Parts: sequence; C-alpha cells; structure tokens
Amino acid sequence: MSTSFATAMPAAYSLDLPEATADVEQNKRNLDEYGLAVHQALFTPEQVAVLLARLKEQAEMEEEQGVAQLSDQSSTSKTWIGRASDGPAEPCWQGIPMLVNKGRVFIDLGVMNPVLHQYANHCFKNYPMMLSSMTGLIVKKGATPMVIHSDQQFVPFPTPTPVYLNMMVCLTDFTEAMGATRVVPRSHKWNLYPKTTIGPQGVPINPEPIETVPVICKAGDVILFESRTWHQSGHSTSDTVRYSFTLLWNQSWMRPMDDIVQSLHDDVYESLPVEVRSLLGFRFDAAGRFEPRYPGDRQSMNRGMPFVPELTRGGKKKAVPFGNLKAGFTYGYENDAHEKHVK
Ligand SMILES: O=C(O)CCC(=O)C(=O)O
Ligand SMILES: [Fe+2]
Repeated sequence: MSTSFATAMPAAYSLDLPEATADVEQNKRNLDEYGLAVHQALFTPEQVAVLLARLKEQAEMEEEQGVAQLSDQSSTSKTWIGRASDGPAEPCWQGIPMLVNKGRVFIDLGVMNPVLHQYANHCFKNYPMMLSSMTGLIVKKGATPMVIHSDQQFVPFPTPTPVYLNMMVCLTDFTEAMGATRVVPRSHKWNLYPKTTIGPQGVPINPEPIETVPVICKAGDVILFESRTWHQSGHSTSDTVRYSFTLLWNQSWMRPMDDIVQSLHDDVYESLPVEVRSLLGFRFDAAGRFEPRYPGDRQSMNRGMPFVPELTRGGKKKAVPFGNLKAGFTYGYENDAHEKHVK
C-alpha cells in the first residue's frame, strides 16, 4: 500500500510546533523547518461568518437532497453519498467537494487570496501552480482519527519540493476535543511515507503507532501543511462541530486531485475572470492540453484549439477553425496574466 524510501522513521522525534503568526516570511521559514505553519487570523470574523454560513447551508442541503458525502469517521472509512439515514453508520464527518461550483465567496476569499499564493509560490519554488481541490470538511462528535498519511503518498519517489500544498481554513476554533488536524512536525524531511496496511475493516490503518500532535487554532486561522508532512484529522469527543475548508494546490505538471477543468459548471466558468480561470487549470504550462468538445466550448486561455472531429471525404462532420497559438509557439505565449500569478 505505501511506498517507503528510507528504512524507518527516526527512533525519537520532537512534537514541538511553530507558533501561529501573521508574519508571512516567518511562516515560510516554518514551512521549511516544520513542514507546516499557521497563518494567524488571515480571515476577519465577518469573512469567517460569511464562509461558514455558505458552507453550512450547502452541507445541509446536500444532505436534504440526498447527495451528501458522509462518513462515520473520515474519507478512509465507511463513506457514502446520500442522506444521513442511508448509511451504515453515524455520519460524523461530511465532505463538501468541488467548492469551486458552490459559492463565489470561496473563490474570492480563498482561491484568489494573495497571501495564500505567496505560500504556494514559496513551497513550489515559483513553479507554476494550480488549484487541485477545494473541499469543505465537517467533523462532528464521534469522528475517529483519519489514518496518518501524507497528501502525496501515491507519488512513487521522494521529491525535493512538495508536490501539493494544503491550506486548512478554520471556520471554527480547532481544539483537540473537536478533532483538530494532527501532524508530525518535520516529517516532510524524512523521505518516507507513514506505513499503512489494510486493516480488519478493509480500510487503511497504520500498523505501528505514530505519535502526532494537534494543531490548535482559532477561527480565521489557516493551517498550511505541505504534502510530504504526515498528518491526520483528530478524534472528536466534543459537542462543538469543527468546520473548515481546504484549498489544495499543486505544481501544474502534476495531475490535480480534482479535475476542475472537467468539473467546473459552465455558468460558473462564464462568471469567472481570466485570473481565476488561469488558477483553475484553463492555462497550462506542460501537461493538461485539451480541446473543445463542440464548437464554442470553453478553452485553455493560452492554447485555444479548433474543433476537429474525424474528417472523411463525403462525411458530414466539419472542422471549425479557431486557435490562439501564434506561429513559433507551442503554448504559453500569454505570459503576462500567467506571470502575475506565479511570481
Ligand atoms: O480534516 C483534517 O484535519 C485533515 C484532512 C486531510 O488530511 C486532508 O485534507 O488532506
Ligand atoms: Fe490529508
């Protein structure tokens, strides 16, 4: 199940955490040193209230309309799509995937947040990035801990930079009793993924004990953890529900966790400025070419392509010319918009 690169984790390691701060340069150093950082109070109480209200309403209505992603503990256990009553267990956890389609506020405050871009550019050493997923996470009493994992656990070799960077936007306080995210500080330097095996319930478990520490936060804080850092959601024993959403970014050569280009609704796409489309993958640097499915379909900004079906003499299908590739370029000539967001 898991791939290990080093022989073993260190016999002893420290669980000390960096202090939360709004100092971006300090947080960059913390990301380098600990594999994580907490940006303190990035969002105002008013912004948190708006984000939380939208997330709660969406979550409730997904459940009411029988399309909620629910689980007894986390995405690694008994997970189903439907209503709470459809499942085999108590729905202590709810995921609200593809938030790009579920409220402009998540895009304006999250995806387009210039402070958050600075962290991604730092971790990715300014290699172009794109949004990989944006997901709401609700953790209720009874939710048990997620398997300890790294978010790039399926990458079959060690990487000198993280491939993904996760940003957990706390919409309530995160206390240990509420199942706050737990981490293994400095594990990003180990060149090792936490060991997992399939447990008796048929889902991955950690066969050996691994000590983790909760990241205690306030509503409005953002936990930044890069994709080599070992982590898990915690065990909720509290009546207070933990609400958050994560922005996951990846270097743009990597296949994103969620195929947002495929999944973004047309009306949302139409409403978005080019800067947002660019960050959602409608601009590519190396991998991810796509063509229109029909004439007039949405296009990659820096590689617009004609509609070209199978063409046969006497056949009915016709090509529809279009294209914004300039002679001498393969892609990426629209550098101004691009550079603005990756530097
Ligand atoms: O909910 C949490 O605390 C952790 C979630 C997580 O592991 C992830 O988003 O990758
Ligand atoms: Fe994770």
